[in-house]
Amino acid sequence: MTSPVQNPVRTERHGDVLVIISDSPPVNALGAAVRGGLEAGVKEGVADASITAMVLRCDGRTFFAGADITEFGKPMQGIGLHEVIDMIDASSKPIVAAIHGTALGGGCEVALACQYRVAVPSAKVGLPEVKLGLLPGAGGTQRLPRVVGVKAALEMIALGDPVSAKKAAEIGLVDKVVGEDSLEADAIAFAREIADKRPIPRVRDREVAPDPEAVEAFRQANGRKMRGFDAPAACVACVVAATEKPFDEGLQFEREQFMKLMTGTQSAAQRHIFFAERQAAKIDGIASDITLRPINRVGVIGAGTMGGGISMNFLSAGIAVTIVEMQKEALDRGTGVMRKNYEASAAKGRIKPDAPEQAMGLLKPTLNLEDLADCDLIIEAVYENMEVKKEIFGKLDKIAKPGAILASNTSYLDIDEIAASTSRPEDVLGMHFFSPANVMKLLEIVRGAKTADDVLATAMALAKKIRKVAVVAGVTHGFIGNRMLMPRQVEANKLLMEGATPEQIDRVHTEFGMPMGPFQMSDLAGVDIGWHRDPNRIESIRDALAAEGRWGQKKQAGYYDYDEKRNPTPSPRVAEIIEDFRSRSNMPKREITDQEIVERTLYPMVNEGALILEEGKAQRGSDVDVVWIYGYGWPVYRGGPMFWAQSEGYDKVVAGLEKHGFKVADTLKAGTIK
Ligand code: TC6
Repeated sequence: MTSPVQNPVRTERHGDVLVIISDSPPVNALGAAVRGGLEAGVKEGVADASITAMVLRCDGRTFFAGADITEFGKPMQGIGLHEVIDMIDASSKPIVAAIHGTALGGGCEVALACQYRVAVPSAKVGLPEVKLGLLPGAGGTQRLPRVVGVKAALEMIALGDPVSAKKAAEIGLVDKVVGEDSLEADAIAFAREIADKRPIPRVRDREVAPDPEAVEAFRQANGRKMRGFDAPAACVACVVAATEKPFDEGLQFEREQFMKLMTGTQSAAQRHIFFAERQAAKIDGIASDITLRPINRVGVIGAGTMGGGISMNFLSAGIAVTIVEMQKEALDRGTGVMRKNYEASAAKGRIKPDAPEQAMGLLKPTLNLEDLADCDLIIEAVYENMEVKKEIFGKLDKIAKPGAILASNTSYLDIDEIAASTSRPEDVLGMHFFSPANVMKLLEIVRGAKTADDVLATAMALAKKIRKVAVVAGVTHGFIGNRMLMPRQVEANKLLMEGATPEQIDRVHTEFGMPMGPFQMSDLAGVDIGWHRDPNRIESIRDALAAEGRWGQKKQAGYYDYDEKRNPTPSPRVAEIIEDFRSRSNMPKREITDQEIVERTLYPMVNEGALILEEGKAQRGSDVDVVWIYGYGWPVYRGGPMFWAQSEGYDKVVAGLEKHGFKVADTLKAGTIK
């Protein structure tokens, strides 16, 4: 046999069934070598008169997880995926796809071209290309609707969510669910059962009736989710084409749509984020096989919104939590909210009916800090006050067992100063969760000057276990995300004084693709956050709003007026306050263009990102992008601020910043951002 690197596909004969096996770690992506091997395998089976049927399966953790994304945008090597799929489809002997792990994208399309499909119960099947700004371009949009109908196909193709083997069997996507541990044997037995059946069933020969109602209902239900993205609409168009065009014409249409998306900036951005997210998990200078500290019980200090949300992450992952509060009432309220959140998720069918009990059963509420003595990781989530945090860490130093990791959920404060209040700064780091902490995917892990390598690596690995996307940040005010938010807020406030309205500034951000603009964000978070609470000291528009009790959505008044359903309308009172400030500071009012708002609120964020990188407070530009995508809802189709700056052109960004008098980061000027 040739070495697995050169030919990752081998064949094995089991009597009259030929088993074609791909072994291309980590995920059996359909790269050039795999495609070549598949071509050879199928040819062998077709040519051999003693073979009546074939089974196609993969070794390792998964069936083909898709086309090899690293090959995208490069010249095609060897046989193309379309040709391999055509060959499988046209095989004169039936081929059974035997699926385990995840049959995704091109992998699912290969399975759809096979004449039969079997899967183990834990398998998942899906077409997630839309999440990469693409569509299933190897026949998936034409074959899947022919197998599962328009409604199910739209959900799988235009939303990109995979289905379980059970669901796949229900909708006809797999013919049989086989034994979890007997995939190959069961697939061979299945192949023998169908070997002589004629005509050989081919998906291309099936028809699917148009279903305009299903298409309309899908658009209605998902319009918001798809806003701004090019790929979902193209996916829908292809599914419709499957109902209207003959198979080969449909394929042609699919290919044209695919090429448009593939050469566009959105897909480049989304593919960038796919790899950025995985890259973020790697810590420069720390070996990936470093021994991790075991984490069996987590302690959380504070049962408020943050502490409760943080605890839920661990409980949901099956990790026991001890949660501490000072007052019984606050403790009961906090745990009550957690239970309610779980029950609401169960009622919506998002988690199993017994999941709330299971999760809450792992929770130990207490009023005694000493109860944290058996915790392997303790996360402090009390309010932002350095003295309070130092006092808590001083106590933890005495209570926590040796080797326990001590983390602060601070969003701004100096982790090194906190660590210095213990005798074990090497065990201390920041774990900055984003609110709501049980929902938001981002976790900034803050590496202090003395944080030990294994402490950092353990926190990163744990983040994956609780399904967070973690990014390593250095100690700097606001870390990566909030530090970049600051110049945006400063400029947004100045723009108000110069003549822009909150509505205009927010609109520019939402049209850009952000879920909300700076003032909508203030209203949601609370205009009173960080306010000095002296109603007579009014130094900014924000102070004036806070002093009048316009604290945001919770008061139905902030930068906007709100009705009971929290729908915002522009506020005449806020316009007055702004006008008053402007005239008192003799600031002339002028027309502000949308472009100026972009240049003065978004470009400074890029500049701050570049400074953070220059100072070594983030490992790489793509980490900064990940922070903004997963922590603040930056539109994924723009790939994060650093990717966006590059696609806009660094020169343009630099010129925009200089025009408005900003001091531009050296690496941004030189175009050498890493
Ligand atoms: C497509 O098929 C289009 C077809 C039309 C053609 C005309 N290619 O996620 P993990 C790497 S589009 C190349 O950490 P998990 C990944 O970068 C594709 N590399 O593992 C990582 O590398 P690293 C449609 C890939 O167990 C390593 O494998 N398919 C690919 O948490 C491990 O990955 C998809 O969109 C790939 N396709 O999750 C599926 N996939 O170790 C994309 C992964 O050097 N993949 N790698 O950092 C996934 O969703 C997940 O990887 C997973 C496994 C669920 C398969």
